[in-house]
Amino acid sequence: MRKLTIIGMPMDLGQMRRGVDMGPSAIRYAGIFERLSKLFSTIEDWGDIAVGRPETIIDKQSNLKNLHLIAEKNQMLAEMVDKIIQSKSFPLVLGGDHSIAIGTLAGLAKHYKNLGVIWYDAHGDLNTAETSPSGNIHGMPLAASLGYGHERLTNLLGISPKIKPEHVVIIGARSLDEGERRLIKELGIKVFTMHEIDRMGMTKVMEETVRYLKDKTDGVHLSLDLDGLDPNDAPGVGTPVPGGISYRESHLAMEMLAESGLITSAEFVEVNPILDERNKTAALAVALMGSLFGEKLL
Ligand code: B3U
Ligand code: MN
Ligand code: MN
Repeated sequence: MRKLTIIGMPMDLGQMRRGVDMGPSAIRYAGIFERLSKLFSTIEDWGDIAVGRPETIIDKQSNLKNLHLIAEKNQMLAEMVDKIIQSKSFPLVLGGDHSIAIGTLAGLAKHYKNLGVIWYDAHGDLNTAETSPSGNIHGMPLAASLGYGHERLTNLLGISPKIKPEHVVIIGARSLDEGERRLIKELGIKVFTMHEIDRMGMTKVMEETVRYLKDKTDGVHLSLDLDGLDPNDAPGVGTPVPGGISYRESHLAMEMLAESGLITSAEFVEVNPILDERNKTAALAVALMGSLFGEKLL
């Protein structure tokens, strides 16, 4: 049986709402250990990376809030993810806001030449300083990993780009900025918006996702932003967008990923317990992990 290593990244510098730094605690409190212990022979918890929370530093020249701290902390995460893979374990990263994907993907890119990425999110996270309406770096990690944006974000561990556009699948998109739309078209990134999910059903969406990534990648990372789900099911997120993926569709998606045997690393991000209803969103994250790692009812 496999080995799993959990690492917490209590990062909230990538956006402006406090509380998402408590995500790793909320997810642990929701019973991640008990839930996953049946599914792995060994689970290690390496604790949280020390992020800290100084006041926001706005770099007026770059339009990138907390740029240097985010780069620095993501460097630490990248090194941890690298170590987890070296120890032959499955890396599971708990966020924190989505800017942490910059570090996760940097650590992974050291090991996978053709890493696939499933970006489960209401947003594209494809902004750069030039296109971002907010200057919030949690709206930029996918762009940075593709090599677009500030050098401090694109060049972590000296690898750039970390991933190729033809190895990315975005699922659940329903809020995109103009520059993100342009980049998606320019790079030909595969996107299943809510329209396609409604139209095709989640079963077909996941079949196509698996088929699309299977033969051309040497590993697939799941980057699951809880705001990809509908805010009725996942209210504890900083930027909820109505009309999202349902609880049931999400479990189905995770179960189909488990069946595919494709996923080699995962992160669950944007859980904000301050905005949540009795830890519902963290509990949902843990339940989805159960499905992702092959939990069966019978
Ligand atoms: N696209 C917007 C909003 C946003 C992105 N990611 C989240 N919100 N969670 C931005 O600020 O880049
Ligand atoms: Mn996101
Ligand atoms: Mn999002």
